[in-house]
Amino acid sequence: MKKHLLFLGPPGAGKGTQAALISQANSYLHLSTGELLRKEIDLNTVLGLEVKDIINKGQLVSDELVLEIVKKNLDGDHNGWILDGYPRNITQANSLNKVLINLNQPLETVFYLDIAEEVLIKRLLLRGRKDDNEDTIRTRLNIYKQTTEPLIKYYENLSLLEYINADRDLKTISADINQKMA
Ligand code: B4P
Repeated sequence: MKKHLLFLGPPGAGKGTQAALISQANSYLHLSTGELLRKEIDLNTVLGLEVKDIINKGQLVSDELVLEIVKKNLDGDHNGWILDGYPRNITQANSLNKVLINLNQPLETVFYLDIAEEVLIKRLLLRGRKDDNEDTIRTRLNIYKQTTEPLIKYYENLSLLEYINADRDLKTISADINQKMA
């Protein structure tokens, strides 16, 4: 069973949803950089105040800041882990490689949740989080295309990529991921 996983895909593809289901079922750590940043905002911490406007505009927070969060959370003993929403660009992917070499926990599979843009926009508008208004969604999708999408090729070249059709019901997608984790 694979224990070191990464979920990649556009905003609203269901990375967080699937990572939560799979991590609960296997007692893995679910490390969502988006969720951790939102927690800081809710708690009004110094970090939260620093990132609040950036996130609400749909932009990416700094690579250094996210790297610190990831390092802090990956440290320690875990049954396994799922990275959700990290890395989001090539710089973050290279930093992650270094962190994982130090931890001696190489990435085993990258699940790419593939889905059409029209479906994403509908899903996100329905979810209605603070950063889910039409303007912000467009910004997030544009940033995704420019900076995150190149990671598909990056991980494909490392023979780590598994395609998942994310336009299906939750259980069917989880079953597909589970099968590919075996
Ligand atoms: P994230 O928290 O990563 O959020 P996301 O990409 O929008 O959502 P996700 O793909 O997880 O979708 P979800 O399961 O919720 O990022 C938010 C922000 O944080 C970023 O814009 C950025 O500013 C910042 N950030 C995070 N990581 C960063 C990094 N590494 N570097 C810099 N900045 C970073 O699903 C969406 C909706 O669809 C839900 O309502 C869900 O119920 C529904 N859904 C899911 N699966 C479905 C299915 N199969 N069928 C129908 N509906 C489904």
